[in-house]
Amino acid sequence: MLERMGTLLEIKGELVFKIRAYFKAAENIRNLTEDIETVKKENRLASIPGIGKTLEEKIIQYLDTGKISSYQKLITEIPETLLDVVQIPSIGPKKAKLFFEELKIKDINGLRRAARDGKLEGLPGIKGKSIANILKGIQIVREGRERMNLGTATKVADDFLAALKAVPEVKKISVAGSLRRGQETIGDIDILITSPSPRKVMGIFTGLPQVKSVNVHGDTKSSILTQENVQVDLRVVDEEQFGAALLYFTGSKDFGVKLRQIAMRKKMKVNEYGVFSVAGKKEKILARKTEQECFRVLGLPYIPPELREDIGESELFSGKAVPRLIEQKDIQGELHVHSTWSDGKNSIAEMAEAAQKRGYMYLGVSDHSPRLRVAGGVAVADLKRKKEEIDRLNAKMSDFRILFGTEVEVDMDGNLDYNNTILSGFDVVVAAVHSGFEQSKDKMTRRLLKVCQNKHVHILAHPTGRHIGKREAYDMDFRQVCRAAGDHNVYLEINAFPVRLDLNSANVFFARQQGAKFAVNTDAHRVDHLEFMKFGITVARRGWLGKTDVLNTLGLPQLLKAIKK
Ligand code: DGT
Ligand code: CA
Ligand code: CA
Repeated sequence: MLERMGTLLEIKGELVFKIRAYFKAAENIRNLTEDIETVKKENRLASIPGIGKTLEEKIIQYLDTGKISSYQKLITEIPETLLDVVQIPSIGPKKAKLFFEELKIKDINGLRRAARDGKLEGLPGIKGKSIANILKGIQIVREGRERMNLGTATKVADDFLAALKAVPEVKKISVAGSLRRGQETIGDIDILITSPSPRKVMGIFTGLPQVKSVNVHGDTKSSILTQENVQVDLRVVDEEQFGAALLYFTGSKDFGVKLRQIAMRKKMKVNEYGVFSVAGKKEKILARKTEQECFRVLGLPYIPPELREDIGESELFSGKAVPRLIEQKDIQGELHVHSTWSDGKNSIAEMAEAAQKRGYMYLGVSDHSPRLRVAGGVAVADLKRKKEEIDRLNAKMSDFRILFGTEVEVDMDGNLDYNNTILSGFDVVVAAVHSGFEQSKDKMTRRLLKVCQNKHVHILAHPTGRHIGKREAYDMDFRQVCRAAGDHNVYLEINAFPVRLDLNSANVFFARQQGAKFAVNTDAHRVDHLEFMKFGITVARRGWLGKTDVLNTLGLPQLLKAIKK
């Protein structure tokens, strides 16, 4: 709420220090390690940095009534829907203010109409290209809104799975659909269960507190919307047919079509109830209880859900064994996390402890370099102290090693933010592009090639720069980048942060064919982000990677040897 207020004040054109106060307060609240209700109850709100008397009153009002009166007043002047408008890449509060004041544009639809009708032309700072960018931005935001990222979907699904598992009448349970396949964005969540009393379970499901509205309420299928407008479909199927139903409702639709074609060729039929032989006069059931049996009678190896798409399908259906895909347990550590030395929220010691708890053998603490000011990059003068801190911590540990890393900024021409002497002092160098996304394909490609050719670089972070719901991949010749990375022993990152998932699975599949190798990193900014590794593994699996394709499946000595140039 405070952030929304800050943004609206920014659109209104308030004084900078006033706006900043809201953002700062919002950030400090977000970083609280305890429940704000507790802080309020104990009368300690004013002890949170950046929260004075006025903000304290607003927060109390919000916690008590769910509303802030000054906010309510503000949105009568500055429409709340302008908050959607500033979500569009290339549009900040200044442009939103301009559009609102000059053209009465209040929301995304109004903006799109104005852009299409040529009304934006001639406004200060608006060129033909910026209008095209605005329209593209609107499209990206729309898509981001219709489909949630894998992280959000996983959280919602886990919540429902836990609630349903607690119901004694729920026997077998599994997610299905795009979530089970691990797609990077998810339309709706599908859950499949078996139960002796479907009616009762459906009643419990539709009555859960997370449910805002019920769209379908039946004995075999119900569909609800959560408070956050996420659709969850629950299906109850027969215990005997669970495997066939799971296979059917996991999809993808294209994969299902392919399976039915294969069945037909073998005089069989496959649907949500089972695999049947249709050779004789009468249909005969061949398999239905488990997915494994269904695949087997169709003459296919077990195909993991992540591969049930249209990539690599000719190989899948050739009858050959499916390669063993990488698994979470193969991961021995990771090489791209942040600490309080830059914009992370936990100390190196805390990050290392969390990594050890996950069973890792090493952790590369790769804080930002100074050029990325918004992230408080580590100044050259401070690197020595950071290194000493790491050495001190390492001296106290056996079987675990903190690697002295950096996520070094790549400038517009492909040069790095630290000089060669400094770069050679790191155990692991992760190079990253955070600026100049609009560069031409040629320029961006040359920039990335230069990074790959740099003898100090070990990993290219989030190689395409996309940000789900915010920004598309930048334009570049990906084939050339993959080849250069392969040639110069630079590992391409699969960044597991849910809004990134960069590389994506199609990139991974392609890059591997070009001879690239990979590192799966979470880009964690706090200890709980280390959990995101599972999403990176999903992307890797969907891109057909095995253990040997991924750098951080190696033990420490092997890893250090592998990255050596
Ligand atoms: P989403 O929700 O857009 O991220 O994608 P999915 O794949 O989860 O699609 P959804 O929720 O519409 O359906 C779940 C699965 O059910 C889908 O992957 C395959 C199966 N399915 C749904 N509708 C059809 C259909 O009309 N034909 C076939 N063959 N399968 C379907
Ligand atoms: Ca779905
Ligand atoms: Ca669905």
